[in-house]
Amino acid sequence: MPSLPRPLHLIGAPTDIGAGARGASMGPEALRVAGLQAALEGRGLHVVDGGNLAGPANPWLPPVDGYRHLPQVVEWNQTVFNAVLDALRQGHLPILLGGDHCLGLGSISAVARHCAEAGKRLRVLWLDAHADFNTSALTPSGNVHGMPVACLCGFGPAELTRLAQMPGGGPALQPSQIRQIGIRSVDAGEKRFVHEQGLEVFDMRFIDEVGMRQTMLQALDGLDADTHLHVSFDVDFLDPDIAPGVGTTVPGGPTYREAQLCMEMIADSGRLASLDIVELNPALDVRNRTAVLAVDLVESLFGKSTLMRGPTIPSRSEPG
Ligand code: 5AB
Ligand code: MN
Ligand code: MN
Ligand code: MN
Repeated sequence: MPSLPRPLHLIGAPTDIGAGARGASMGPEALRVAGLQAALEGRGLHVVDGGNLAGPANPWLPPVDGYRHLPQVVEWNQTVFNAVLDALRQGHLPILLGGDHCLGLGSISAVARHCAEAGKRLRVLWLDAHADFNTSALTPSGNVHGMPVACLCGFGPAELTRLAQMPGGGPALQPSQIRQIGIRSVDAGEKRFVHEQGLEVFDMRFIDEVGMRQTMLQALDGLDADTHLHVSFDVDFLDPDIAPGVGTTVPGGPTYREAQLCMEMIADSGRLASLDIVELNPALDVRNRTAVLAVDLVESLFGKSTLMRGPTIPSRSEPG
């Protein structure tokens, strides 16, 4: 008997503590106003909105020893970690409504912990214009939203890597568990570190050359029934022409159709088990357009497809 889809559990984290612009703190409400819950319920899914988490205010200070707001970033991530782990232990599928992307650390640390407990393999798809692989020594800004992937892999301040530590002592993630998609802005030192650590990056050049379909086939390759798939969706993944409501726009991102195909192919994998929607900045948006687009894409991520049924698509990427 097919198992029932698990309830989706919305967790709002209204903060911009790790960002370089104020406003991502309004992200959770903008996604609700854009109809996220109703859209998912329209797909026949059961949605629990757990409301918003609480945490420290943004003091808006300059970096100290290479980090901005480290104590507050730690506190927010600890709270997110607890909430996401709670939702997973209830058998729910957590959807973190950020908030800036520093929260990916707490969210994915919880997912990794849960996978270790449940004996699942974890694969993380990082949809982003940026690699978010900076350290205090490499960062040009001190903003921790540019560092969560490095922290998850064990490179960061003890206060944060401790959160990402597995019961056995290792980091939450190995680089081999991560696939980055849509990348087009990586700082010079960060780029060297990405190569050194062997992250698998499907950058925009790659997507331009082989197309989104082949990109996603490769990024999703090797998933099995025991794989927990986590998607960390930084809204600046999208081209700023269609998604202006983010603090760190980079031109040349996926188009509307490319983004839809990306989401649809993730849905088709049947493995999606947790999600972050982060970096939406309503203060920079135009009539909530980017939030509405994010909701539209998340519907596709949960199985809405434009075609009821169509011709069979050859599974091979190369002609004959
Ligand atoms: B985002 C930058 N690399 O570290 C830095 O939006 C930008 O979560 C980071 O991907 C962007 O400050 C972080 C220049
Ligand atoms: Mn990011
Ligand atoms: Mn980004
Ligand atoms: Mn950003």
